[in-house]
Amino acid sequence: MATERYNAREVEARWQETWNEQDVFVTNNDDPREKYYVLEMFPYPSGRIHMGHVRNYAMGDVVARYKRAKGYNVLHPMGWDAFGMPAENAAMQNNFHPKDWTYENIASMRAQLKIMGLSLDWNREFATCDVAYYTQQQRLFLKFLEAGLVYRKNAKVNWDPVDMTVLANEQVIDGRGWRSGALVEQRELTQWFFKISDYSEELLEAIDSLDRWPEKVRLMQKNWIGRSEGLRVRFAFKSPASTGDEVLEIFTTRPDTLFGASFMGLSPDHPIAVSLGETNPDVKAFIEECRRVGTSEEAIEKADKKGIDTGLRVTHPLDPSIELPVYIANFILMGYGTGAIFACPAHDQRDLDFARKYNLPVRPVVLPDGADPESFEIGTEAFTDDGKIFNSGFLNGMSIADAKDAVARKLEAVSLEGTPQAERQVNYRLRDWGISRQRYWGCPIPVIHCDDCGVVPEKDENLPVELPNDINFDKPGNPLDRHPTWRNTTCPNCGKAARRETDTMDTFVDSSWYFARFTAPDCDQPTDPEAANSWLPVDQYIGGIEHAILHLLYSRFFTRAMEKVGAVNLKEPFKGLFTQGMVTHETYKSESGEWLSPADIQITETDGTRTAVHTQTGTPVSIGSIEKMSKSKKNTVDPTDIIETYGADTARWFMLSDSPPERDVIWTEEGVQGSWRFVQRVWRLINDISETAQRSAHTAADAEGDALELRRATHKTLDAVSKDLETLGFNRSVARLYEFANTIGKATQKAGQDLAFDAALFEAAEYLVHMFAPMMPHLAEECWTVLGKDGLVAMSAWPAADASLLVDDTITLPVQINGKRRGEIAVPREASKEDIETATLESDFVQRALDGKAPRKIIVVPQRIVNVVA
Ligand code: ANZ
Ligand code: ZN
Repeated sequence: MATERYNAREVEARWQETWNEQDVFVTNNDDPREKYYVLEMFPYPSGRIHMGHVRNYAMGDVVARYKRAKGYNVLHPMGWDAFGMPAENAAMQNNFHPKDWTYENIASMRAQLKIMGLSLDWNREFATCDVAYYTQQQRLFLKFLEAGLVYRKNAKVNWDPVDMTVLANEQVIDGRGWRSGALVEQRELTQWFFKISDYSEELLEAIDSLDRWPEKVRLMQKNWIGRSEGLRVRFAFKSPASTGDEVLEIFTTRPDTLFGASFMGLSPDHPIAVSLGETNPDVKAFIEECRRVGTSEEAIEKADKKGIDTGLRVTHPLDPSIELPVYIANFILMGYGTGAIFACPAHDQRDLDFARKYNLPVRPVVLPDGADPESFEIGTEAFTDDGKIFNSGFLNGMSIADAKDAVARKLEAVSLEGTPQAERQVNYRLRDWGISRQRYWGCPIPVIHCDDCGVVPEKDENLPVELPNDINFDKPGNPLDRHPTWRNTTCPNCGKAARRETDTMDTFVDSSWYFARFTAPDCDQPTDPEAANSWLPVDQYIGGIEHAILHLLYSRFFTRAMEKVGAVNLKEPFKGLFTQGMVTHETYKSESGEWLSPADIQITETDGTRTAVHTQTGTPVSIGSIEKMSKSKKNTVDPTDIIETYGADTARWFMLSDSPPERDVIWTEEGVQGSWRFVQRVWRLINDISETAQRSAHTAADAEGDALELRRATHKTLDAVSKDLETLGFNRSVARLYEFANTIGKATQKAGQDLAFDAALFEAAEYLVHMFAPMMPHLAEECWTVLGKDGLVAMSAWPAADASLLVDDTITLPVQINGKRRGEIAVPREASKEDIETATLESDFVQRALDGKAPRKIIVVPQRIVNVVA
């Protein structure tokens, strides 16, 4: 009987329904089995899933299904990171309500995820814009506020003077507002902050305990926290500044280079600079120019180095005969150290760029090993490597480390205006987390402004502070600000008329605790500590490298903050982290240089060269480089199209097959077709076996000869695939399963002749199905049925490999040298002639007999004896 072609569309829908009806993936918190929590970073509801999602969720699903089969109580939830700007942009551009836009997108993306056949507990689904979710987030905020983890301070925002609105950093493009094109200004606003800096040292130290995180991510987090040990040094002004200051305090990590100081630098926001600006129009103009660059560190880093001389002078702390000018410089940030520096151009690139521009001295004080102190000069590149101190008085000849210490000790002992001239200090780059956003589509910050009482937290019983629905976007700015009534409320403290805070929270807040909420999504408190503590930490978290810093760091901070307020009892939220590579695709361009979608072109291959034409017009198309799939380059492939054509299993299998999961994968049509052919082949194979092999009372355990060999292959594959899946080596397990399917393919030719062999064949078929089930779950269920098995693969236990079948049989062969028996060697039964020869030559007694000379001849009589002619 010829097997019908496997019809993925029909089969997949049917099994999804069955899983759903039987609540197969619904997780019970009271289940006594050992827990396993696997989570993929939840998606932003943009409207459509993309291939990156498919890869991410396919990986997570394999882990979930595998762990379930291994007997764990698996939690595998899904939700939506649903607040944020795109919804507001859609509202402004297309007159949608952000809420409608978001929930419609969620509905279509949910449907797309469902056809992937993911083993998710949909009962736990939520969106961060659900009132129920953000109510609890407001409750957490109030608890953090009470615990001293939240405060207000002035901070700069990007202000669009034409649209009269605050812009997010990503809305500032080359210093201009994204919609108005107006030059962006910096404005000070009072904003809300989380005290993440209280945890700098702890967050840094604990990175070493995250041994199941990629090294790359750990390093990125360390750099972000940016611990540096340095010195605060006080320089005396020649004559006091307009602020009355007699000393200028700076922070340096390189006190060893103090003799190379050539000027001092002040941040444009330094109080001395600001004060000077009040009387000096040039200074004022310069400060204003600096403020237009934007608030992001990146923008400041990229800008040309610029400055202005203040006319102020300071005295060098180690040599009073040296006088240094004080500049205001655009590359110095007010939020770091003291907002002032001493500059050593020879050994710092920014200082060097600045010095070259303003003709300031460049005096090297660190000499590279082997360089000549007389002739060593600095060109356009600062020397930042190790060396010996020179040109530096009492520091000459010291190492950098010793000189740092010597300067610190000397200046600590000197008093200037009654305080030591220097003080050792540890600094962190990590700033407090500003969470205020002047936007509508976010979680309202639950506080009230009262003229008499000041800032008052909303009362717990008054939560939620719900977003109003009747808003409009016809004017720029925050609709909450101009809503006619929403702001009006009464003070929870004195009962007088008062105003609500109109800032909403940064959406990173929403994603900093959702993993905890999934453990008890309906709880009337932010967490059910019992559920959270039993499920957390997440055993395996999977997501993109783009979240390596902020999202993970904020979540780590949040977990500590939640611990402080009793919501959880742990510090680190993610035990295992995996960052998957990107999905890439070839790019195509038309003759006129426009990007073309893969769907609109046709490729032909002749003699190994591929040429492409535009399908509609037949005009030639140039094939470009392989790039990350992106809308801008039009090199995307829609997952739903692929699933409709080939089925979800094929898409999942291909996504997991081609590259190691941490690397980029190249999406190709041929690759997908290869996966599809494999699906069909497996289907035929399983049908073949069920039709030709005979069921009998024989157990596979009676196997001998060929049957035993087949069993060995089965159990070895099982052992290897299990190990691969434990370590997320999806591509390796896929490769092994291709090979194993070949082995079974050959074995089917002997089906129906020997009952013991047939039993081994059934075992092989069953185990094959078990092994690919995490990756191709629908095909697995269908094959399961064909093999006459009860129940669902999705609910059955992972088979255990029989250890006795994992070791190869070995045989011993006697070895004769020049006709005399000298010893014996042990080799695998199926060892080749070459392997036996190698083993012979490697054995001690043969080497001794040959004494370094090559043998004249080796004669192997298979299974019998080895003769060496010396
Ligand atoms: C003198 C010096 C000489 C420096 C030298 C570097 C090299 P990290 O390592 O990131 O902590 N700095 C201090 N405060 C600054 C601010 N507010 N804005 C911009 N730069 C600032 O960096 C510390 C170094 O960055 C400090 O050490 C200071 O320059 C500069 F050969 O002092 B250094
Ligand atoms: Zn009041």
